[in-house]
Amino acid sequence: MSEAQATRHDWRSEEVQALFALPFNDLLFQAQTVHRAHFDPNAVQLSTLLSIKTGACPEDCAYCPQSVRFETGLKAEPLMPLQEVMRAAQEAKDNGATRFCMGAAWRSPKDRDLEKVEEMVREVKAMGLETCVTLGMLKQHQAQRLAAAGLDYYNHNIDTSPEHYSEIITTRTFEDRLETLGNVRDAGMKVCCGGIVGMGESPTDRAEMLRVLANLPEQPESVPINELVQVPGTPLDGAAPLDPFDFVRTIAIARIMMPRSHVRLSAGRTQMNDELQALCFFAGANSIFYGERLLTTSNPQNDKDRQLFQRLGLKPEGQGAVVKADACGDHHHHAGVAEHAAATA
Ligand code: SAM
Ligand code: DTB
Ligand code: SF4
Repeated sequence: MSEAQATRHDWRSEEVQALFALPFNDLLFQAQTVHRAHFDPNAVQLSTLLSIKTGACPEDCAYCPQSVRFETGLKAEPLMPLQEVMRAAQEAKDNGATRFCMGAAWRSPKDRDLEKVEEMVREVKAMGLETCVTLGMLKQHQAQRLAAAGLDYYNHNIDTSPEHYSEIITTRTFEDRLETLGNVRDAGMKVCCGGIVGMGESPTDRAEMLRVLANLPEQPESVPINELVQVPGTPLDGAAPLDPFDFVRTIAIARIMMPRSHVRLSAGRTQMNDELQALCFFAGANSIFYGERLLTTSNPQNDKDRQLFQRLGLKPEGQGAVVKADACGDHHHHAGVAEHAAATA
């Protein structure tokens, strides 16, 4: 195993663009080398999503089926009752997820909503799951309240490069996003922050998005890389499809620039074949959204993911069981995950 390098926060544009310009094999070799210096290469963290408040969002994010401004046929739903959230969390845990992420289609939460979310966080945590929520912009006191409730991660994506941002969202600024991320950090929570590719951005935009993430004062512990899920009725429906290898390159470069972060192969897996997902894991993705739904769109069936893990000899991170087909086609369940416990964010 090669020596672990120090994490850099001073990436220059030219350097990141040079990574994007590397021959594919050279890039993947470098990414896999970095990956192996910091993580068990065969362990993948499983997070399950639940939309706890759906649709009718006042923001105008051009990719999002939940904006009130677009006709997507989505049925709006008010904040979900606690019991229903707990049922979904228990199911996620029974299926093998270690983190439960609750998403609300808000610009920012109202204080009385926050109380209910705090209750959800406490209950889900008590079930032995890591907790993550994504509720839009947070003020300092709101971040502190969530931290006091025991919330582990806050998800808030920068989505794209600062330069491309206003093409995608006009109802808030890139600086607003950074401010919330700062509030989350100051409150002592872990950060889940990434973006989306396939929104008509240039390769330079992809490089700049990763550069902002890597150059944050502390890199996000969790970096979701989403491929745009095109939803009819949203302005980005019909955007030019991304070359799948450019998606893999984005993952690989995220891995190289953020060597200690979990890089999540996030939305978009239903439109990827197994071979492409395997390349993403080789490029250093070590987390997925697991469960048959993302927020409002679909995700691969649990069985399909279990089969994929088995075929690739991947194991869910933080669990005692490894499911790997051996020569006779049998499954062995090995105990002990100490080797990758140390690598957990
Ligand atoms: N409203 C909150 C916010 O925007 O921060 C939280 C929920 S929002 C749905 C969470 C993230 O989901 C977005 O920042 C975006 O990165 C991702 N997302 C939403 N729609 C998507 C789509 N169609 N394809 C890929 N990612 C998407
Ligand atoms: C993230 O980066 N991706 C997730 C989660 N964080 C909240 C959301 C993906 C949403 C995909 C479209 C949908 O299902 O509505
Ligand atoms: Fe609202 Fe979040 Fe969707 Fe933007 S991404 S429209 S803020 S739910």
